[in-house]
Amino acid sequence: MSEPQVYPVPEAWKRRARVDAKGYETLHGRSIADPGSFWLEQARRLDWIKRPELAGDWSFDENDFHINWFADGKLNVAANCIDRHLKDRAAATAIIWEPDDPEEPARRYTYLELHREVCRFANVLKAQGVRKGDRVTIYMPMIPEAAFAVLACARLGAIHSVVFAGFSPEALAGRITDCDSAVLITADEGRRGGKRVPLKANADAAAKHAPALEKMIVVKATGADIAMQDGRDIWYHEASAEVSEDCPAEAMDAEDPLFILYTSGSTGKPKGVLHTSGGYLLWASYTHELAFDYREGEVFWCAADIGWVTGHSYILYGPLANGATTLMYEGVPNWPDSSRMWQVVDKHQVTSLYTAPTALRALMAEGDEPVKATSRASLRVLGSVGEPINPEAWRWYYEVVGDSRCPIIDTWWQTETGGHMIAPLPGATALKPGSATLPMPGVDPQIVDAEGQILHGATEGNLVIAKSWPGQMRTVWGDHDRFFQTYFSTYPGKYFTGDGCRRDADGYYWITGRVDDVINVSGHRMGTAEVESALVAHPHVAEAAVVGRPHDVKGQGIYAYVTLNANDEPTEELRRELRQWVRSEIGPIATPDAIQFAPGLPKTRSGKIMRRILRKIAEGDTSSLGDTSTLADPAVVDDLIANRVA
Ligand code: 6R9
Repeated sequence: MSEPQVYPVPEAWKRRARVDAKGYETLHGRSIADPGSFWLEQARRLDWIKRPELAGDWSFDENDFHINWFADGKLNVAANCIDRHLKDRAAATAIIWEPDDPEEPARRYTYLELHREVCRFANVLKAQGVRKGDRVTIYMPMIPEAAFAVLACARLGAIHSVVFAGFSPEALAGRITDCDSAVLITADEGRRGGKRVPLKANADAAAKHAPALEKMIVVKATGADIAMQDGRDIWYHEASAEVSEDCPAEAMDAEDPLFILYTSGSTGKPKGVLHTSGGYLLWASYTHELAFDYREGEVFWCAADIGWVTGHSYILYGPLANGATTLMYEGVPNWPDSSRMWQVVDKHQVTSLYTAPTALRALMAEGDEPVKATSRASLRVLGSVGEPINPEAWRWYYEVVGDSRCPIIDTWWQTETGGHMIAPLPGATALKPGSATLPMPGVDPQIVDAEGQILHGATEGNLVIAKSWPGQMRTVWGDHDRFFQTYFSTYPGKYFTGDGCRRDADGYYWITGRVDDVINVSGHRMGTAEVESALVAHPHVAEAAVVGRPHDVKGQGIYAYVTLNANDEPTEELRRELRQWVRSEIGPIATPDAIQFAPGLPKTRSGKIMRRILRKIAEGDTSSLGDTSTLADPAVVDDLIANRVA
């Protein structure tokens, strides 16, 4: 492999940044050597009702498994994101909202206005009986009310579970039921790229399969004609007209739950990742400031959706805890045309942009003109998240979007980690395209082999984290044993990330992708088992195996092998129907890119599907299938190769 190009920290950045190379080493060294005093000091960045005297108290050991941070501290997360800024920056803009349609006016909310809106929303929830510890599901488009709803839950100490608005009624119902949520917040419709999304109709369909649900609070977003069910559905604009604009913030223990966010794993059922209040907020706030070198008055744009963890930590909690101006965008990157993102940057004078490689690859395919037609002079930092960024997209982001002025902050992290784990700091870290570079303070990564032996120096293996950090998830909702089994049983005493990783001679980390049955489609995590269980739920399907295969824009695409029931014919029509079926079972992001009808799947004699072989065939790499002699019926492989979908 040829040596990657290195981009040293520019002189101007060395002078202006909070943390330089030496500073980073000191910070990281201290955070690992003396985490207790390091984190108690960092905890001062939050506004505590009772300041903690305890920092991390944890053990990843099976017999004494527990994770606590700042356990004796009390705070309210929403008050940290809003109330404490009222003294100095009540009139500063907290949220800029850019609508889907560029012809419509943007909306702005100052911290004072945000306070009012969130208090109102909290009072509406309260009037519906929502109390501390209750679960509230939020199924919303990217409109300001989604942010108000999330923060209103935090204000009351209710646990929010945001479900991405692209998920199907079935997926929504499953998530409502799993966390036993009595209240759902939704909107009449969503808008994305000029299209409408029937959220209320989806919510109605979900409600039929979610017996726990008692109330639906509906925000009027587009004014579409929708059905309201008496006794269950409440218009938000009507309810909010009747409540006070003041609502006290509940005093929460640092370890009280803040939110649940469902994410895909190796098994069929998505996991409810649970984050708690103090440690999570500290992590979101600290990493937002450090990785983007955030300065007061800057406009921060994280172009994710609040349905994903990136939206939680870097549209809402991190930036608002830091008193920043955060931009919330309703639309998609390439509508009405592929210049839109850069126009939004100019329009709102965005200083930091944080987006995903899949969006960059799609825009890159449109050429440089749509970018060059805009100024982008306000940009200082460019962030990347969600999947490994290929060096070609990295260089395009750096040279074309950033005019070779802005560092690319490639941030590796997960729903489970709450915030950035491995990422460069703009004033401290020389960049290498494709590497997330070095661990954040407090993060102790290790690379281990399949047996769990720690590998030193330049090496490649599986990525684990040896010590707890404040932003770590605390449990899987309703299944603490699954939490332990999923993350701490593979390599005893360590958190297993599920990612493969290489470390180079400079100690830089290069994430190579998932080593488990999780695929990454356009930066979204999909469990292969989830798609498989949707497929086998179809009346004609006997068996299914799903693998990822490289896709130019999406990173990975979904390739499904389907065995039909004995008397069913493989037709083009059925192929279309199955794609549509998965789409409506899970959501558009899970739609298979290719479906291959397979009379049989390659299995070991003990009945295990050999995915390694299926992956190779899907990729077209059939010359190196490896050892197929252990297969129960080696002949199925020839059929699979012959009928591969290009
Ligand atoms: C934040 C987020 C987590 C998985 C993770 C990894 C991949 C995320 C990455 C990256 C390489 C990066 N991933 N960021 N891989 N470089 N900068 O995406 O959370 O949806 O839970 O996905 O995404 O494979 O394990 P989540």
